[in-house]
Amino acid sequence: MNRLQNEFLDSWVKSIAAVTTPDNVVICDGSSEEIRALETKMVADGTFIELNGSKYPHSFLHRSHPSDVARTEQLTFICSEKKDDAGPTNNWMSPDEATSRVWPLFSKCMAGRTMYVVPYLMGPADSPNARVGVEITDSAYVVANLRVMTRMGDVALRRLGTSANFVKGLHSLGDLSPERRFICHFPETRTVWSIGSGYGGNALLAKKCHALRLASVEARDEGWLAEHMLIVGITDPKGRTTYLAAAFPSGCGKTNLAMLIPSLPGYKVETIGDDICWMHVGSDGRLRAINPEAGMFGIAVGTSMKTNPNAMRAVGHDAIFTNVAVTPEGTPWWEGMDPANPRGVAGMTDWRGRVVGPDRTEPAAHPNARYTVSLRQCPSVGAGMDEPAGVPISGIIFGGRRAKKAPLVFEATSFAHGVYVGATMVSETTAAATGATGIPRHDPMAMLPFCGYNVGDYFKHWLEMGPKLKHPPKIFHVNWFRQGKNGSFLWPGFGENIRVMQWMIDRIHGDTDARSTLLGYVPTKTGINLNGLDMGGAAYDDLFDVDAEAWAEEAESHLKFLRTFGSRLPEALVQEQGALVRRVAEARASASSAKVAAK
Ligand code: GTP
Ligand code: SPV
Ligand code: MN
Repeated sequence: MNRLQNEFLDSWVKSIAAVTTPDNVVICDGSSEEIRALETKMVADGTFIELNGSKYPHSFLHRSHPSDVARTEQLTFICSEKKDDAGPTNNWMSPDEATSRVWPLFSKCMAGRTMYVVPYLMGPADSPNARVGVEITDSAYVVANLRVMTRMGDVALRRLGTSANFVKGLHSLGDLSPERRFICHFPETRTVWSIGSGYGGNALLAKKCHALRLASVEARDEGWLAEHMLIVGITDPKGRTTYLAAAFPSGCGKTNLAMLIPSLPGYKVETIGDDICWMHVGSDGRLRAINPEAGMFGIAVGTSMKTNPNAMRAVGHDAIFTNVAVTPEGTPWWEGMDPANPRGVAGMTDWRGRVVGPDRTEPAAHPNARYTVSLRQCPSVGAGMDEPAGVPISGIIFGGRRAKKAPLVFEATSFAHGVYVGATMVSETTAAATGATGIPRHDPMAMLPFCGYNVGDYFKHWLEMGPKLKHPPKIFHVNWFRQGKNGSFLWPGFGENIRVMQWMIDRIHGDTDARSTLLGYVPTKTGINLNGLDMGGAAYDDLFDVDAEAWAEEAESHLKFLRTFGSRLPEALVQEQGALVRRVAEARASASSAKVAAK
């Protein structure tokens, strides 16, 4: 092993190698020669299957262990010294317990394997807000993904210089047994230990572990925000470019919205990020957002030329596919890819590697199958992705997947109200994490699985950010997933979402009126462009109806959820809840007097 120039990194690497006893140690430089050699090795040992090179140049399929296909939230821990600092929404393990229960699993875990040392930079290379991390891993697949997902190798070492300021991530596949799988975060020492999984957010420690769980703690301490948000810039027919950031839970539409192709003429969409957003107070008094990542780890299922042409074009070359199916001609396949041909072709191999026919009873691709691809390959990528100061954010969107209750869009009446709207978000669970799907749960700011500290303190931190801004963003809530009586989505979504974005942009610039409801402002009947839209018979009222009876129940559930934070719950959110209850009561009273008048 070459001696690392940075003495802190060098001694950490040596200490880990002494425990994990790899056969050899490779310090990754991020070069293309290095990655080509790794790919060759992975093809030889079966980790990678090379796809049809004339249709999908330089692209690979990886099949993860069938018990290792999504984030495992129940095996994810915040290991703060004090339990209260992890809060009621996180699993907590004391650092002492982690040392006795988890650390021994790393003993000799890399015997017979190669240990890769992967330095990476989160954020544009020239950004003062970028951060360095180093992941030690025994998975070549992880290295290949990090090379796409981050600015990896020498660029990060140069940035680090002689500093001790880097996040230390230790990852091993272990024996891949869920019994011995742990993802432990130590915010006080900026360290992650992950063992027993090779999949996504469990194993690519730069992503959720560093850029959200640990970064959220740093952001609280330093006065910024680390959020589970996409970043998108929209230039409208008036020539204005407006940047928005949107927090939707996993599997709820971030990647799609980040690169939508507008169904209305005269718009240009620039993708800055599709999953994670770090926002600082800029010298101009605005929130400034950078995307700490450089690539996408996107959901394959449902992605098609109809729903997301930009993603389809992005994955056409130099891509890694995980747990998709493959056709006999060696091209990747997933449910929803080709709506004209919903069951694919004969002789496909499913995500587990079994040859399956059109009569199969299970999906051919895993519902959480993903593609890994550089954001630079996305046709809509914006130059703002490399802007050191970040892009100015004028609007923040919260949103969930809700069959009922939540209208297509509403606007919060103040920054504090917007924080309440984010704090009380509810969304149905998806295949992005193991466990049942379709179950509504509270997912504050889409950060339930990703906030590295007590969410009560996180709410306080959000509330404190507003007054620091000379130009606070407007805050909205959207729901693309409201269902009609027959259980189908009322809103066509995808490229048609530009109509909702247009309304929000017009609100930001003071160009359109709104109607007041108990939730906040919604578009007037003429304020949102629904012209020429095929909504299967649904109308404005179906999209924007706010049912006071349903929201009376919902407001109670908000309070119950907020009370779980005990003394850490900021009083301002209790006030907002009281105000919602009053607005619900007023709406019920006026609805019943309207009924009396009609009699
Ligand atoms: P993560 O990568 O897990 O964080 O997910 P994400 O938030 O990036 O979600 P993504 O954009 O990948 O979408 C998840 C699923 O929702 C896919 O199956 C999409 O096809 C579907 N979806 C996205 N946008 C819309 C929409 O506007 N309407 C409908 N009906 N479905 C959508
Ligand atoms: C998510 O679940 O929010 C993802 C996928 O983006 S993972 O990288 O597994 O976290
Ligand atoms: Mn995500």
